[in-house]
Amino acid sequence: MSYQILNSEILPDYVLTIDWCREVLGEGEDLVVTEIGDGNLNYVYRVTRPGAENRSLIVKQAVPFLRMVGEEWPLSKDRMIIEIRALQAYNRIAPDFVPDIYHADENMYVLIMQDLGEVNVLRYDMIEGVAFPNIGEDIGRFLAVTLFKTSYLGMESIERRKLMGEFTLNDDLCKLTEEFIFTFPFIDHESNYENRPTNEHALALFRSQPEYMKRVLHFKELFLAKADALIHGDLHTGSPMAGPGETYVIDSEFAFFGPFGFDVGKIIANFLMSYTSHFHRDGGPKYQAWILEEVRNIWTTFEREFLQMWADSPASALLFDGFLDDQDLAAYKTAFMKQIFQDAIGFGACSLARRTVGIAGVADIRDIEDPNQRTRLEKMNIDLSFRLMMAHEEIGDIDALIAVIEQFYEEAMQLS
Ligand code: ADP
Ligand code: SR1
Ligand code: MG
Repeated sequence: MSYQILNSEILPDYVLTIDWCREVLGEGEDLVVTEIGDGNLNYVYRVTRPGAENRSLIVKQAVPFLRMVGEEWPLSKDRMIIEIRALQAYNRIAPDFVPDIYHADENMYVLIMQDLGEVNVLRYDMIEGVAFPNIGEDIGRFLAVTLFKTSYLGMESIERRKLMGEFTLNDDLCKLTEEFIFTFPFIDHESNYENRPTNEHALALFRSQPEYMKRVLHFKELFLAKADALIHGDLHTGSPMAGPGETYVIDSEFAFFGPFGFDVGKIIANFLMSYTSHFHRDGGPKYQAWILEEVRNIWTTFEREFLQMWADSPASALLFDGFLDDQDLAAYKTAFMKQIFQDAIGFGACSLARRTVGIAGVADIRDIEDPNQRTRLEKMNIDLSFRLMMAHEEIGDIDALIAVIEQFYEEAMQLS
């Protein structure tokens, strides 16, 4: 079938042409189609057979433009080919953390997958103050396995370069990140969010702090140049879908070979924006303390699992077994992990700024109706971005990071 934008009317006929979809949906009454997309880029539909338990699936299609802006912002549909390839890779290396693929149609730029209906998008539960016991550990494990196993530590050279070759198509989305995360939020750009007091606060800070701006540029350079591993590329709290005892990660269309610290920093920054939002929302100090514990769990699980996999595979594209003696290798690993950690803090600082001033804010804060409260919390996020960016090279471990964050919020609350 040649490319055509799907809609609720034509979807039933389309899915029923696919054997595996007929298998999943079964026989019976007419199918019900609901558009459930809440994302910025694509259209996502749930197709169900009414009255039949578990007879449902999810259809995601890329359209040739940016959904949140409209047809005047063209965007390559190739992002769906990337999402399919990344989800295939994740199904090989981290199958418990991703939906099953039922069908991939590269002509229609369509992915048909398992309906994770029982679990919720993490961001919405965090807005409501829901605490899951294992979320930090699950995210840490997902990060460790996906980053290690697609890197020059978890793969040999030829195999790794072949995998890299599958992800060279993602020019449009990489450019989107380069501009919308690392450039536009830091200048007076027309695409930025229209809350004047917040933007003026941010611009005044950025213009008076060239050292901060140089550091933002450094992290953009890392994003452009460092091809450590296959990164998810858009791991905010809208990407994990979680319930008690299970966590899945969706929406891998931004995947490419990028720096280790990017996904780690982005997800931690989104946890921190939830923390900020609960000065206004109902979670209060107890929920905020839970958030920081989960930030700790993300990092400690990531580090522990990553190092365990490294210990289990002493030879790789990077390392020849025995190249360094045990003591030197241990020191090398310590410095390596510290670099990922400090890079994650820097990338997290960029994320805090972009989700506050840039076009795509987080619902945790943008949905707060009281403009004074919203502005107060947005300014806090900008100041936190500044504090973390300026301190990242001095923050040596997760205890130190938590202490810096706690101190920041304490001071911010005294001032506000
Ligand atoms: P976009 O690429 O436009 O950001 P997402 O992949 O984030 O789209 O999907 C949008 C929404 O669709 C998600 O927030 C979630 O509510 C829903 N969704 C996506 N994939 C699934 C799935 N496999 N099971 C259930 N819901 C899903
Ligand atoms: C125009 S930027 C849109 C944003 O939405 C996606 O989820 C990515 O985060 C992207 O940066
Ligand atoms: Mg997406």
